[in-house]
Amino acid sequence: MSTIEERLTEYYARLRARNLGPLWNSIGSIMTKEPKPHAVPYLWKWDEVAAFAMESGELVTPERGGERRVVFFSNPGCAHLEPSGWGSLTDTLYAGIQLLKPGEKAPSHRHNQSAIRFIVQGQGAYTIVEGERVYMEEGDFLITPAGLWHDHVHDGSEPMLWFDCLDIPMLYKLGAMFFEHYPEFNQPVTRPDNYSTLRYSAAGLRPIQDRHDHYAPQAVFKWRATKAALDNLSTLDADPFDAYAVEYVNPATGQAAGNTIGAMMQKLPSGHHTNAHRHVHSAIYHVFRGEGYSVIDGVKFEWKQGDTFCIPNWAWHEHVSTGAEDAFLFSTNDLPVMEALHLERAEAHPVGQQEVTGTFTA
Ligand code: 1HN
Repeated sequence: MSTIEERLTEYYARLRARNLGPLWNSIGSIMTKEPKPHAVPYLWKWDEVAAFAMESGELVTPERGGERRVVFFSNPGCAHLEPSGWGSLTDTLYAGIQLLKPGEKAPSHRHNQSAIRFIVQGQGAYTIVEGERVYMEEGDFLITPAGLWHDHVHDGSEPMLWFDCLDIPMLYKLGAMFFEHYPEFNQPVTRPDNYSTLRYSAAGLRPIQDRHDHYAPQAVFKWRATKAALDNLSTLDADPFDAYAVEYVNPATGQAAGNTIGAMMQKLPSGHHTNAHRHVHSAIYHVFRGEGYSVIDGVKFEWKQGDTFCIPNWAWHEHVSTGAEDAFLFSTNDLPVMEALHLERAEAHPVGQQEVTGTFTA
């Protein structure tokens, strides 16, 4: 007569062999009290990532097949989920640094993943999105919405580096990927230059043709306009958690410009220290200007221009600007998806700011 324990061991083996499983042993890890993402708080220094990106310029070209020359960020907490080698920076978002050298072209394709770009360094390159040529300059924010043809061309004289963020891990989980090559290497330019900027040149004014067509009408948000908006905003009261921040939105709808990917630029005046909060959505930060640190779940992450770091779901975080100049932090997030699924919530830290228990080192 075998004991229950012996029977269970043998029962589990038979279940496993038939590709079945017992819920009663895994309910605790499925139903965590709070979000427990795979991603861990992490920070990459610009000098190191930029050096790797530049080195890739000596080793590979953005040809058909490879498509894009990008060094991506691989969150150490997510790496085991990516056997094929695509990066997750948070559980839903991928990000990387793309290099395009003078005279180079990256081929035209389209996919179901949405992309946003933030231009870190250089000028003279343009991207073509569904027939619209968009020149890219430092501090510009661009979108490549799902399903639109896009390719890049560099007519300038210095290497260009930019930050890409795509919803790759999310689409992978959803099993919703499609990818297609354009029949030629580059697509033809079919619209006047600055098309979307000419159509949307003032806030609050929507061209009449867009009353019923809301699909991503603004391809680029120029740094000059973003900076002016933040300088105006920062003469007023600060948000307790984000200081002075603007979201990049679709001007026809007010929804996130990148559809599934939210993005914002925030200004932290020199010396500013925000309060801590946490929220369900995850975020990726790229330091555009300035220096300081963020405290994430009690750990100090020191940053300066060009650094990239992440805030996993439900992690406490606050930001401090310590440089002589104002800091400008660009960030992307999965807030639009959390909101669409009615999953978002947020909480202020009970005592305002966190106790610092350590400093991050890579
Ligand atoms: C892509 O199309 C771009 O268009 C960048 O620049 C990164 C990563 C994975 C798949 C497609 C781009 C990408 C990508």
